[in-house]
Amino acid sequence: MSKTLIKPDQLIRHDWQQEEVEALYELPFADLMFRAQTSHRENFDPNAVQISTLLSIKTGGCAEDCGYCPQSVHHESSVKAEPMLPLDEVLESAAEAKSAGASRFCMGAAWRSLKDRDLERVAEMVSGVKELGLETCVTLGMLKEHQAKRLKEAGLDYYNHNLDTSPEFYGNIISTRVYQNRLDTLSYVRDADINVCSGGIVGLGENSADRAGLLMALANMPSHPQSVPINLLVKVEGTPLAENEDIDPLEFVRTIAVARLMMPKSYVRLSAGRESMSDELQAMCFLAGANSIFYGDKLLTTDNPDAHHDLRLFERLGINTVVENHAAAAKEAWSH
Ligand code: SAM
Ligand code: DTB
Ligand code: SF4
Repeated sequence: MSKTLIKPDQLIRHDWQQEEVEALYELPFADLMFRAQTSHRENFDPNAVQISTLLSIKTGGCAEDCGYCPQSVHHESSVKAEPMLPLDEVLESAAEAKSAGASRFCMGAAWRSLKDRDLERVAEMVSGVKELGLETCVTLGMLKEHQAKRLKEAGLDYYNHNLDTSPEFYGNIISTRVYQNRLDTLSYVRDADINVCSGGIVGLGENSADRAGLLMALANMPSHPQSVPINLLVKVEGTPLAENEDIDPLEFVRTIAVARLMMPKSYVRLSAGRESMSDELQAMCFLAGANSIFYGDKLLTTDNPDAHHDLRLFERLGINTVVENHAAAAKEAWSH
Protein backbone atom coordinates (compact mmCIF):
# COMPACT_ATOMS: atom_id res chain seq x y z
CA MET A 1 0.00 0.00 0.00
CA SER A 2 1.45 3.40 -0.92
CA LYS A 3 1.90 5.94 1.83
CA THR A 4 -0.89 8.20 0.61
CA LEU A 5 -3.35 5.33 0.88
CA ILE A 6 -2.65 4.77 4.57
CA LYS A 7 -5.66 6.30 6.26
CA PRO A 8 -4.06 9.59 7.32
CA ASP A 9 -7.12 10.38 9.38
CA GLN A 10 -6.04 7.71 11.84
CA LEU A 11 -2.74 9.34 12.54
CA ILE A 12 -1.37 12.54 13.94
CA ARG A 13 1.61 12.99 11.67
CA HIS A 14 4.31 15.63 11.56
CA ASP A 15 6.36 14.18 8.74
CA TRP A 16 4.31 15.04 5.68
CA GLN A 17 6.19 15.13 2.38
CA GLN A 18 5.36 17.45 -0.51
CA GLU A 19 4.58 14.59 -2.95
CA GLU A 20 2.07 12.89 -0.68
CA VAL A 21 0.23 16.14 0.07
CA GLU A 22 0.09 16.89 -3.65
CA ALA A 23 -1.19 13.34 -4.22
CA LEU A 24 -4.05 14.00 -1.78
CA TYR A 25 -4.88 17.21 -3.66
CA GLU A 26 -4.95 15.28 -6.92
CA LEU A 27 -7.30 12.53 -5.80
CA PRO A 28 -10.58 12.32 -7.74
CA PHE A 29 -12.87 14.84 -6.03
CA ALA A 30 -15.32 12.20 -4.77
CA ASP A 31 -12.51 10.12 -3.26
CA LEU A 32 -11.00 13.13 -1.52
CA MET A 33 -14.38 14.22 -0.15
CA PHE A 34 -15.18 10.71 1.04
CA ARG A 35 -11.90 10.42 2.88
CA ALA A 36 -12.17 13.88 4.42
CA GLN A 37 -15.76 13.22 5.50
CA THR A 38 -14.77 9.85 6.98
CA SER A 39 -11.97 11.45 8.99
CA HIS A 40 -14.29 14.25 10.08
CA ARG A 41 -16.86 11.76 11.37
CA GLU A 42 -14.21 9.77 13.22
CA ASN A 43 -13.04 12.82 15.11
CA PHE A 44 -15.95 15.26 15.37
CA ASP A 45 -19.70 15.59 15.37
CA PRO A 46 -20.16 16.20 11.60
CA ASN A 47 -23.20 18.39 12.19
CA ALA A 48 -21.62 20.81 14.63
CA VAL A 49 -19.83 24.03 13.76
CA GLN A 50 -17.97 26.23 16.22
CA ILE A 51 -18.59 29.97 15.85
CA SER A 52 -16.24 32.81 16.74
CA THR A 53 -16.91 36.53 16.45
CA LEU A 54 -14.15 38.94 15.42
CA LEU A 55 -13.53 42.50 16.51
CA SER A 56 -10.81 44.83 15.33
CA ILE A 57 -9.51 46.44 18.54
CA LYS A 58 -6.86 48.46 16.70
CA THR A 59 -7.56 49.20 13.05
CA GLY A 60 -5.20 50.32 10.29
CA GLY A 61 -1.80 51.98 10.18
CA CYS A 62 0.14 48.70 10.22
CA ALA A 63 3.87 48.87 9.42
CA GLU A 64 3.92 45.51 7.62
CA ASP A 65 3.42 45.27 3.85
CA CYS A 66 1.29 42.10 3.55
CA GLY A 67 0.05 42.32 -0.05
CA TYR A 68 -3.50 41.20 0.75
CA CYS A 69 -4.15 43.49 3.71
CA PRO A 70 -6.12 46.74 3.64
CA GLN A 71 -4.64 47.73 7.02
CA SER A 72 -1.08 48.15 5.81
CA VAL A 73 0.33 51.72 5.60
CA HIS A 74 2.08 50.60 2.42
CA HIS A 75 -1.22 50.40 0.48
CA GLU A 76 -3.86 52.97 -0.48
CA SER A 77 -7.04 51.34 0.79
CA SER A 78 -9.95 53.19 2.37
CA VAL A 79 -9.02 51.86 5.85
CA LYS A 80 -7.67 54.64 8.07
CA ALA A 81 -5.58 54.25 11.21
CA GLU A 82 -7.61 54.43 14.40
CA PRO A 83 -6.59 54.31 18.07
CA MET A 84 -7.11 51.19 20.20
CA LEU A 85 -10.72 50.70 21.29
CA PRO A 86 -11.49 51.40 24.95
CA LEU A 87 -12.11 48.40 27.23
CA ASP A 88 -15.83 49.12 27.75
CA GLU A 89 -16.51 49.13 23.98
CA VAL A 90 -14.70 45.82 23.59
CA LEU A 91 -16.64 44.22 26.43
CA GLU A 92 -19.91 45.56 25.05
CA SER A 93 -19.17 43.95 21.65
CA ALA A 94 -18.17 40.72 23.34
CA ALA A 95 -21.40 40.61 25.34
CA GLU A 96 -23.38 41.18 22.11
CA ALA A 97 -21.46 38.38 20.40
CA LYS A 98 -22.23 36.08 23.30
CA SER A 99 -25.93 36.82 23.22
CA ALA A 100 -25.91 36.26 19.45
CA GLY A 101 -24.55 32.77 20.12
CA ALA A 102 -20.78 32.99 19.61
CA SER A 103 -18.64 30.78 21.84
CA ARG A 104 -15.33 32.55 21.20
CA PHE A 105 -14.42 36.20 20.83
CA CYS A 106 -11.36 37.06 18.73
CA MET A 107 -9.72 40.45 19.02
CA GLY A 108 -7.43 41.58 16.21
CA ALA A 109 -4.90 44.41 16.10
CA ALA A 110 -3.15 45.78 13.03
CA TRP A 111 0.29 45.55 14.58
CA ARG A 112 3.57 44.18 13.31
CA SER A 113 4.25 43.08 16.88
CA LEU A 114 2.81 43.63 20.34
CA LYS A 115 4.51 46.45 22.25
CA ASP A 116 5.02 46.07 25.99
CA ARG A 117 3.26 49.41 26.51
CA ASP A 118 0.03 47.87 25.09
CA LEU A 119 0.33 44.52 26.83
CA GLU A 120 -1.60 45.34 30.00
CA ARG A 121 -4.50 46.93 28.11
CA VAL A 122 -4.85 43.85 25.94
CA ALA A 123 -4.50 41.59 28.99
CA GLU A 124 -7.39 43.48 30.62
CA MET A 125 -9.52 42.92 27.52
CA VAL A 126 -8.72 39.21 27.56
CA SER A 127 -9.62 38.88 31.26
CA GLY A 128 -12.82 40.90 30.81
CA VAL A 129 -13.98 38.80 27.84
CA LYS A 130 -13.13 35.60 29.69
CA GLU A 131 -15.20 36.74 32.67
CA LEU A 132 -18.20 37.05 30.35
CA GLY A 133 -17.95 33.29 29.84
CA LEU A 134 -16.50 33.39 26.33
CA GLU A 135 -13.40 31.70 25.02
CA THR A 136 -10.75 34.27 24.18
CA CYS A 137 -8.56 34.69 21.12
CA VAL A 138 -6.27 37.51 20.05
CA THR A 139 -4.17 38.21 16.97
CA LEU A 140 -1.62 40.95 17.61
CA GLY A 141 1.31 40.21 15.30
CA MET A 142 4.63 38.94 16.59
CA LEU A 143 4.98 38.18 20.30
CA LYS A 144 7.89 37.82 22.67
CA GLU A 145 8.10 34.96 25.11
CA HIS A 146 7.17 36.99 28.21
CA GLN A 147 4.19 38.54 26.40
CA ALA A 148 2.78 35.12 25.56
CA LYS A 149 3.10 34.11 29.22
CA ARG A 150 1.35 37.28 30.40
CA LEU A 151 -1.53 36.74 27.95
CA LYS A 152 -1.91 33.16 29.17
CA GLU A 153 -2.09 34.43 32.76
CA ALA A 154 -4.79 36.89 31.71
CA GLY A 155 -6.93 33.99 30.47
CA LEU A 156 -6.05 33.71 26.78
CA ASP A 157 -7.31 30.50 25.17
CA TYR A 158 -6.12 30.95 21.54
CA TYR A 159 -3.55 33.02 19.68
CA ASN A 160 -4.12 33.50 15.94
CA HIS A 161 -0.99 33.88 13.84
CA ASN A 162 -1.20 32.67 10.26
CA LEU A 163 1.58 31.25 8.12
CA ASP A 164 -0.51 32.49 5.17
CA THR A 165 1.24 30.54 2.39
CA SER A 166 4.19 28.24 1.67
CA PRO A 167 7.69 29.24 2.82
CA GLU A 168 8.73 29.45 -0.86
CA PHE A 169 5.95 31.87 -1.88
CA TYR A 170 6.00 33.98 1.29
CA GLY A 171 8.48 36.58 -0.01
CA ASN A 172 6.16 37.36 -2.95
CA ILE A 173 3.47 38.52 -0.53
CA ILE A 174 5.33 40.08 2.42
CA SER A 175 8.77 41.69 2.48
CA THR A 176 8.81 43.19 5.98
CA ARG A 177 9.20 39.89 7.86
CA VAL A 178 10.27 36.32 7.21
CA TYR A 179 8.60 32.94 7.72
CA GLN A 180 10.85 32.12 10.67
CA ASN A 181 9.44 35.16 12.55
CA ARG A 182 5.99 33.55 12.35
CA LEU A 183 7.29 30.15 13.47
CA ASP A 184 9.09 31.75 16.42
CA THR A 185 5.96 33.49 17.67
CA LEU A 186 4.00 30.27 17.31
CA SER A 187 6.58 28.44 19.42
CA TYR A 188 6.28 31.05 22.22
CA VAL A 189 2.49 30.62 22.07
CA ARG A 190 2.76 26.83 22.32
CA ASP A 191 5.31 27.05 25.13
CA ALA A 192 2.96 29.31 27.08
CA ASP A 193 0.31 26.59 26.75
CA ILE A 194 -2.01 28.76 24.67
CA ASN A 195 -3.93 26.99 21.90
CA VAL A 196 -2.56 27.82 18.46
CA CYS A 197 -4.81 29.15 15.71
CA SER A 198 -2.81 29.20 12.49
CA GLY A 199 -3.74 28.83 8.86
CA GLY A 200 -3.46 30.69 5.61
CA ILE A 201 -4.99 32.31 2.58
CA VAL A 202 -5.93 30.76 -0.75
CA GLY A 203 -5.98 32.99 -3.85
CA LEU A 204 -2.79 35.00 -3.26
CA GLY A 205 -1.46 33.96 -6.68
CA GLU A 206 0.20 30.87 -5.23
CA ASN A 207 0.23 27.60 -7.16
CA SER A 208 -1.04 24.22 -6.02
CA ALA A 209 2.42 23.21 -4.75
CA ASP A 210 2.33 26.30 -2.49
CA ARG A 211 -1.08 25.35 -1.13
CA ALA A 212 0.30 21.90 -0.32
CA GLY A 213 3.41 23.58 1.15
CA LEU A 214 1.29 25.75 3.46
CA LEU A 215 -0.60 22.74 4.83
CA MET A 216 2.65 20.86 5.23
CA ALA A 217 4.22 23.75 7.17
CA LEU A 218 1.18 23.77 9.47
CA ALA A 219 0.96 20.02 10.01
CA ASN A 220 4.70 19.51 10.42
CA MET A 221 4.95 21.92 13.35
CA PRO A 222 5.67 20.17 16.70
CA SER A 223 1.93 19.97 17.32
CA HIS A 224 -0.96 20.64 14.96
CA PRO A 225 -2.61 24.01 15.47
CA GLN A 226 -5.81 23.40 17.43
CA SER A 227 -7.55 25.74 14.99
CA VAL A 228 -6.70 26.11 11.29
CA PRO A 229 -8.33 29.06 9.52
CA ILE A 230 -8.46 28.70 5.75
CA ASN A 231 -9.16 32.14 4.27
CA LEU A 232 -10.17 32.87 0.71
CA LEU A 233 -8.51 36.15 -0.32
CA VAL A 234 -10.86 39.09 0.16
CA LYS A 235 -9.83 41.37 -2.68
CA VAL A 236 -9.72 44.87 -1.30
CA GLU A 237 -9.35 47.90 -3.55
CA GLY A 238 -6.00 49.63 -3.12
CA THR A 239 -4.13 46.46 -2.11
CA PRO A 240 -1.62 44.94 -4.54
CA LEU A 241 -3.68 41.74 -4.79
CA ALA A 242 -6.98 43.46 -5.54
CA GLU A 243 -6.96 42.35 -9.17
CA ASN A 244 -5.89 38.75 -8.55
CA GLU A 245 -7.64 36.12 -10.61
CA ASP A 246 -10.30 34.11 -8.81
CA ILE A 247 -9.21 30.60 -7.99
CA ASP A 248 -11.34 27.60 -8.90
CA PRO A 249 -13.78 27.24 -5.96
CA LEU A 250 -13.26 23.46 -6.05
CA GLU A 251 -9.56 24.05 -5.35
CA PHE A 252 -10.63 25.91 -2.22
CA VAL A 253 -12.82 22.96 -1.17
CA ARG A 254 -9.90 20.61 -1.83
CA THR A 255 -7.73 22.74 0.46
CA ILE A 256 -10.27 22.35 3.27
CA ALA A 257 -10.46 18.59 2.65
CA VAL A 258 -6.68 18.11 2.63
CA ALA A 259 -6.35 20.23 5.80
CA ARG A 260 -8.99 18.01 7.43
CA LEU A 261 -7.07 14.87 6.45
CA MET A 262 -3.66 16.14 7.52
CA MET A 263 -4.82 17.65 10.84
CA PRO A 264 -7.65 15.31 11.82
CA LYS A 265 -8.21 16.59 15.34
CA SER A 266 -7.98 20.29 14.54
CA TYR A 267 -10.88 22.62 13.99
CA VAL A 268 -10.69 23.74 10.37
CA ARG A 269 -12.21 27.18 9.96
CA LEU A 270 -13.94 28.29 6.79
CA SER A 271 -12.63 31.77 7.43
CA ALA A 272 -12.55 35.03 5.42
CA GLY A 273 -14.12 35.09 1.97
CA ARG A 274 -17.55 33.60 2.73
CA GLU A 275 -19.20 36.83 1.60
CA SER A 276 -18.24 35.95 -1.99
CA MET A 277 -19.28 32.27 -1.69
CA SER A 278 -22.63 30.75 -2.49
CA ASP A 279 -24.46 28.83 0.23
CA GLU A 280 -23.84 25.69 -1.83
CA LEU A 281 -20.07 26.25 -1.91
CA GLN A 282 -20.05 26.79 1.86
CA ALA A 283 -22.08 23.60 2.31
CA MET A 284 -19.44 21.75 0.31
CA CYS A 285 -16.73 23.18 2.59
CA PHE A 286 -18.61 21.83 5.63
CA LEU A 287 -18.85 18.45 3.89
CA ALA A 288 -15.09 18.61 3.27
CA GLY A 289 -14.56 18.92 7.01
CA ALA A 290 -14.73 22.61 7.90
CA ASN A 291 -16.22 22.90 11.37
CA SER A 292 -15.72 26.48 12.43
CA ILE A 293 -16.59 29.92 11.02
CA PHE A 294 -16.41 33.61 11.83
CA TYR A 295 -19.91 34.68 12.74
CA GLY A 296 -21.09 38.29 12.71
CA ASP A 297 -21.58 40.94 10.05
CA LYS A 298 -17.95 42.05 9.96
CA LEU A 299 -14.53 40.39 9.87
CA LEU A 300 -11.87 42.99 10.81
CA THR A 301 -12.43 45.68 8.19
CA THR A 302 -14.42 43.81 5.52
CA ASP A 303 -17.90 42.34 5.39
CA ASN A 304 -18.90 38.87 6.50
CA PRO A 305 -22.31 37.30 5.76
CA ASP A 306 -25.17 38.63 7.83
CA ALA A 307 -25.61 36.61 11.06
CA HIS A 308 -29.26 35.84 10.26
CA HIS A 309 -28.25 34.46 6.89
CA ASP A 310 -25.72 32.15 8.58
CA LEU A 311 -28.28 30.95 11.12
CA ARG A 312 -30.70 30.26 8.29
CA LEU A 313 -28.00 28.35 6.38
CA PHE A 314 -27.22 26.28 9.48
CA GLU A 315 -30.92 25.51 9.84
CA ARG A 316 -31.13 24.43 6.18
CA LEU A 317 -28.11 22.16 6.67
CA GLY A 318 -29.12 20.83 10.09
CA ILE A 319 -25.95 22.25 11.62
CA ASN A 320 -25.73 22.94 15.34
CA THR A 321 -23.42 25.53 16.80
CA VAL A 322 -21.14 23.95 19.34
CA VAL A 323 -21.43 25.30 22.86
CA GLU A 324 -19.00 23.04 24.73
CA ASN A 325 -15.75 24.47 26.03
CA HIS A 326 -13.40 23.93 23.10
CA ALA A 327 -10.24 25.06 24.76
CA ALA A 328 -10.72 22.35 27.39
CA ALA A 329 -11.79 19.76 24.80
CA ALA A 330 -8.84 20.60 22.56
CA LYS A 331 -6.43 20.14 25.45
CA GLU A 332 -8.08 16.83 26.35
CA ALA A 333 -7.80 15.56 22.74
CA TRP A 334 -4.10 16.48 22.62
CA SER A 335 -3.25 14.80 25.90
CA HIS A 336 -4.01 11.34 24.47
N1 SAM B 1 -1.48 41.95 12.33
C1 SAM B 1 -1.64 40.65 12.82
C2 SAM B 1 -1.04 39.59 11.92
O1 SAM B 1 -0.89 39.82 10.73
O2 SAM B 1 -0.76 38.51 12.42
C3 SAM B 1 -3.08 40.29 13.10
C4 SAM B 1 -4.17 40.74 12.18
S1 SAM B 1 -4.08 40.16 10.50
C5 SAM B 1 -5.32 41.13 9.72
C6 SAM B 1 -4.75 38.50 10.64
C7 SAM B 1 -4.83 37.67 9.39
O3 SAM B 1 -5.90 38.10 8.59
C8 SAM B 1 -3.66 37.68 8.44
O4 SAM B 1 -2.62 36.84 8.87
C9 SAM B 1 -4.29 37.14 7.19
O5 SAM B 1 -4.15 35.74 7.12
C10 SAM B 1 -5.76 37.52 7.31
N2 SAM B 1 -6.15 38.50 6.29
C11 SAM B 1 -5.84 39.81 6.26
N3 SAM B 1 -6.35 40.41 5.16
C12 SAM B 1 -6.98 39.45 4.46
C13 SAM B 1 -7.68 39.43 3.23
N4 SAM B 1 -7.81 40.52 2.48
N5 SAM B 1 -8.24 38.26 2.83
C14 SAM B 1 -8.09 37.14 3.57
N6 SAM B 1 -7.44 37.09 4.74
C15 SAM B 1 -6.88 38.22 5.19
C1 DTB C 1 -8.01 34.75 10.13
O1 DTB C 1 -7.40 33.73 9.72
N1 DTB C 1 -8.84 35.49 9.41
C2 DTB C 1 -9.36 36.59 10.17
C3 DTB C 1 -8.74 36.37 11.57
N2 DTB C 1 -7.90 35.23 11.36
C4 DTB C 1 -8.08 37.44 12.28
C5 DTB C 1 -9.11 37.93 9.56
C6 DTB C 1 -9.67 38.05 8.18
C7 DTB C 1 -9.46 39.46 7.73
C8 DTB C 1 -10.11 39.72 6.41
C9 DTB C 1 -9.86 41.11 5.96
C10 DTB C 1 -10.42 42.17 6.87
O2 DTB C 1 -11.60 42.10 7.29
O3 DTB C 1 -9.69 43.16 7.12
FE1 SF4 D 1 -0.41 44.27 9.46
FE2 SF4 D 1 -1.52 41.91 10.02
FE3 SF4 D 1 -2.38 43.39 7.93
FE4 SF4 D 1 0.00 42.25 7.78
S1 SF4 D 1 -2.00 41.19 7.95
S2 SF4 D 1 -0.49 44.37 7.22
S3 SF4 D 1 0.66 42.37 9.89
S4 SF4 D 1 -2.54 43.91 10.06
